Amino acid sequence: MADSEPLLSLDGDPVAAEALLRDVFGIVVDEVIRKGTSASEKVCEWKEPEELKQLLDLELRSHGESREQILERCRAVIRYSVKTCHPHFFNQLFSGLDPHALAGRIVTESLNTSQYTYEIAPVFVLMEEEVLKKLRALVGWSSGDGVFCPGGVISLCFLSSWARAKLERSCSAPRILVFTQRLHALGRGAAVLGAAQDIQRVVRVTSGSWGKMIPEDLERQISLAKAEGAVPFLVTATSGTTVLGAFDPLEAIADVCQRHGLWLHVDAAWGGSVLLSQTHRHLLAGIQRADSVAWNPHKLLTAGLQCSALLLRDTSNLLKRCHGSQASYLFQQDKFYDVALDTGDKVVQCGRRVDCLKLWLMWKAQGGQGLEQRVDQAFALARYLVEELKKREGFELVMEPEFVNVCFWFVPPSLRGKQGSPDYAERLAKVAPVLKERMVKEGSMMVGYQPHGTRGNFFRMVVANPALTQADMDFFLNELERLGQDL
Ligand code: ABU
Repeated sequence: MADSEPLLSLDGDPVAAEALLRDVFGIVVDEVIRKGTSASEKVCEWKEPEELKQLLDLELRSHGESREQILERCRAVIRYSVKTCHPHFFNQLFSGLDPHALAGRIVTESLNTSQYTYEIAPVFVLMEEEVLKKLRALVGWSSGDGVFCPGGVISLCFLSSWARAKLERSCSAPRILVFTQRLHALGRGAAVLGAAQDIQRVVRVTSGSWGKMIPEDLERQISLAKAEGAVPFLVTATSGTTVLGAFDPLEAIADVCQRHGLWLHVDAAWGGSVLLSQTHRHLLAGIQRADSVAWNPHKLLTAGLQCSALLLRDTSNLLKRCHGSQASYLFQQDKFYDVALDTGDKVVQCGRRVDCLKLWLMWKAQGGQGLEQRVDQAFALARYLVEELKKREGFELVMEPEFVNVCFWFVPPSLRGKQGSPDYAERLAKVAPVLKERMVKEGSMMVGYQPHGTRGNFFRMVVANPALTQADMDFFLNELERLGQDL
């Protein structure tokens, strides 16, 4: 077929299908992997939404397009997408590219199966169990349950079924309470909980200036709630908070939970990967006392989105008991193999993506030691950045980081030495949004900013990409200075 002819269908034409896919892979390798990870290329190509719509020509029409047009569409999608694997993309808790994990993602996508039954996903059912077993072992459990699910908040929703079951069994109390310091994350989960039973309430537990939950406040809030006749149910602690990268004191929180018979969930979506490091795993001391843990290897381990595990200490098949719909068209009980291998009833949705291969393949390639090194290197580089930042005028740390989130204000020349002036905080808070706009429009780098508690906007630099070097840290500081020199 000539390139200019419409590509109405490749059905029944394996030769043309293969040629197209080879071309697409070529484009991906050139544009996403080679250029997208090159410090000399842009991180993003900013366009206003209306212009971008025109450039992409989004409308879906009745006629098909030629192979060349389709390839050009692939190029355009890549051109205007943010290059999250770029060494100057510091915007999220995920970044960077692990080629083995990407290989796993490509194989997964190509095989296009669902994780719900052994009959259609035999390899992945067995692999998922092995990967979850490994993650549980790092938490400190020799047995348990778990499942890969779409993110840490969804993990919390899964626990809602247990809350409901517990309530039905225990009493007709007016409220089941969840104790957390992370209202934002839990709020969405609680919305699902609340939809199921409008007696759900989330209690905010105070955190100190380091962003860590204060166990004494947790104890106080639980006692208060009990005195009001409510039924405390769940405490969620965090290992690696989103902004400050703080680790809650898990031993002390577990003591409180034990005293009151509460379920302890640890949101280690961000910080869970620190368990791989002999040097730094003390930050999660006590995690083995949790009842459940959420851990996202797509963040610090660079497994690729999404790779988010919910791990349970429970061995009573809680997930299946709470979520199982026993759909007779999928989970026939008279199958010719062990039906316990059909794991689809562990989750609330039906079809489920395969999320284990990218992590498994990366682990096979790197080994636990390689992954440990990756975690240690991120800590070391974050420390380098902190020390360099302290040497420069115009950078003010929010706090000494204990993880790889480096939070700081950039104080532009016009505000230096004005710390005492009444509008200092207000003016300082306006700096980060201006610099963000400038860096995105130039495409030179991306880093996040936010207000936090009583603190005005500050930058949150995330040092997670395993390809980062000290030169990238120097570039980051230089670039902020360059972008903000006239402010
Ligand atoms: N799960 C929230 C992570 C947001 C971020 O990447 O900063």
